[in-house]
Amino acid sequence: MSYKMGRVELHLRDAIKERGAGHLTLIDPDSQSPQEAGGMALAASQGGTDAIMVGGSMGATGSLLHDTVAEIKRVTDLPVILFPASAAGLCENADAVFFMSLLNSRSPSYLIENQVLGAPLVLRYRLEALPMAYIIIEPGGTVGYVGDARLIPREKPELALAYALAGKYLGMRLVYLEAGSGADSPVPASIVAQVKRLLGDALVIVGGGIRSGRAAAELVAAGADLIVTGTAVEKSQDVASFIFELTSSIRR
Ligand code: 1GP
Repeated sequence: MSYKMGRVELHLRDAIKERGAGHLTLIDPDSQSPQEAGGMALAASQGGTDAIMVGGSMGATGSLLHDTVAEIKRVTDLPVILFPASAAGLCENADAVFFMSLLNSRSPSYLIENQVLGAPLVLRYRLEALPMAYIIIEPGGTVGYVGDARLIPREKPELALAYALAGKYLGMRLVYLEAGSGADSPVPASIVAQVKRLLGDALVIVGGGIRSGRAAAELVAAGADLIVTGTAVEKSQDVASFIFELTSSIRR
C-alpha cells in the first residue's frame, strides 16, 4: 500500500515539471518575531519561492511556532510545510509536514519514536504528510549533533546512496540531503548526482550552506529537484531580490 500524494506534494512536483527545479525558503521561528517571519515570507514569495518551510533544531515549538505559521499564512498563499525537529514541531495551522526519519541517526528517537508521537497529531491536524528520508552529510552542524547522526563523509557518495535507496524501498518519495544549517559548503554535487540517478522520480531536496544562485544552479544541474535556503535568507538585506537571484538561476 502506498501513501497517496496530496495537494502540496503535487504543487511542488508541478513546479519542478514546469521550471526544472523548485525553491523552498526555510524560516526558523526561533530566529525572529512572527511579524518579521511574515515579512520574510512575503518577500520570498515576491522573489518566486515555491513554498515556505517552518522549523528549526531548537525552540521551534508552541505558541512561537503557531504564531509564526499564522503570520506567514496571513501574508502569502504559499504552502507552509513544517520541518519539525520532534513531535513538538507540529501545529494545526500549517498545510503539510515533511514526515521524515533521520535515517543515519543512532537514536531511535529520530528514527521512529517522534514519528509515533507525532502521527496521531498529523491526523488530527489534517496535515498532509510528505514521506521523506532525511540524510545528514558532513559537517552536519547543529542538526547533526542534536539528531545524533553518524555523519556521511563528503567523499563517500556510496554511503549516501545506500541510505537514499533504503528510504526509497521504505516508500519515501522525498529524500533530503542535508549539510547542516550554515555549513561552510553545501552537499557535494557528486553526491546529489549519484542519488538522483538512482532514485528517479523521488524528489531530491538539498539544503545547508547554499548562499548564491551559482551554488544552487550547480546542485540543480547535478540533479537536485528542490533547493532549501535558510541562513542566507535571514542574513539578506533584500530578501525578495536574493530569492529572485536563486530562483532565476535554478529555473529553465
Ligand atoms: C537547514 O538545510 C537547511 O536544515 C538550510 O540550511 O540555513 O544553511 O540555508 P541553511
